[in-house]
Amino acid sequence: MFPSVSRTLMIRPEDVKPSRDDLTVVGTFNPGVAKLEDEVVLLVRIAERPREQRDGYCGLPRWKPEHGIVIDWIPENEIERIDPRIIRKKQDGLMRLTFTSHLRVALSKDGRTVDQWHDQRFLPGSEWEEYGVEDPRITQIGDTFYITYVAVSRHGVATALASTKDFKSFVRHGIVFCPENKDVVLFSERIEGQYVALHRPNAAAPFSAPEMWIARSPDLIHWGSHSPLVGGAAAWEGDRVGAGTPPIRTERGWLAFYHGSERSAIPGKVGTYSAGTLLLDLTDPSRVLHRSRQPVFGPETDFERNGFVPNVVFPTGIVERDDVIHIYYGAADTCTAVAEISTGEVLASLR
Ligand code: MAN
Repeated sequence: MFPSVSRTLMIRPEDVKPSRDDLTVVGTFNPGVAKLEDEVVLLVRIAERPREQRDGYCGLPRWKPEHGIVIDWIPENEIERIDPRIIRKKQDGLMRLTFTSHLRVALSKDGRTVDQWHDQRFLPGSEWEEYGVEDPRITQIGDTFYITYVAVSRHGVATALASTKDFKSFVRHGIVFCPENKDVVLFSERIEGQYVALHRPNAAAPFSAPEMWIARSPDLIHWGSHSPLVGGAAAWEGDRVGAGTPPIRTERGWLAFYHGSERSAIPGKVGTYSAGTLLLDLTDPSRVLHRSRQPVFGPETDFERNGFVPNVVFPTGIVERDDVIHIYYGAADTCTAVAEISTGEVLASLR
C-alpha cells in the first residue's frame, strides 16, 4: 500500500438529480477522466433504479427504442438474485441488471471538487446498450478524446467506442470488442504505427482465466494481434483482473493502475476490489516491466467499504498535475473519489 495516498470523496448519488422523476440515483461512480484546457473533465457513470418498490415484484429498467427507459415488473418468485447488481430470470435464464446506467459530464478546476455539471446526458442509444452504458475510460489522442465504454444488453457485455473534442457532442463508433469483454483502455500514442489497447475477455467463461490482454489496431475500430498480458496471480486478484486507468507515459515505461478482485467464498457476495500498478515497456507494451505484488490501495475508508457493492476500489481515470498522480475511482459502486500520490513515490515503488 502507498503510505501517503490521500483519498477525497468527490461525488455522491445525492449530488445528482435523477434523469426522470420515477427513477432514483444509486451510483455516481467509475468515471472516465481527461484534462481539457486547465480543467479536469469527468464522464461519470450514473446508475439509476426505479423509485417505486412494489411488494412481491422486482422492477428492472431497460432502454427501448422510441420509448427511452421502461420498467419491467417481474414477480420475485420468477427471478433469482445473483448479487445486488444482477438477477436471472428462472424461466429462460435471461440476466438483467437491477439498475440502468448513463454518463454525464462534470467539470472540476482543482480536480477534487465538482464546479459544474453539463445538462446533457450520454444515454443508451442502441440495441446493444439496452441495459445501460457504463465505466467509460478516456484517452486523448491528438486533439480528440476517445471514450471506450461498456455496452450492456441481452446480447452480453461488450465495449463500444465514442469520441469527442469538447465533451458536448459525441460521435458513436459502435462496438469494438464483442461480448464478453470490458475494461478496455487505449494508449495515447500509436506504437510502431499501431493503436494499442488493453482489454479483458470475461474470466467467468469455463476455460478463461482472469486475464488482461493487449491488442493492436490500424484505426481504433478493427482490433487484432491479441495476446495475453497478465493474469490474476495473487489471491487479491484471483477472481477478476482488468485494466483500470488508461496507461500514462512515464520515464520508466507506460504506467497503468488496474483492478483485481478476490474470490468470495460466500455466494451472492462480491469479493474485495483493490488497485495495483503495472509498468509496460515504452516501445513494446506487451513486455511487462513491473507489477505490484500487493494492492497499492484498497478499500479502507467508510465510503469505500460501504455502499451498493461494499469493499470496492475501482480505478478508471488518471491525471498527472504538478508531480502528483490523481487516480479517479469508483468507491463501493456508489461514489466517485480521487486518490493522490506523488509521482516520485509511484515511480519508486516500481523497482
Ligand atoms: C458487473 C459489474 C456491474 C455492471 C455489470 C455489467 O456485474 O461491473 O457494475 O453493471 O457487470 O457490466
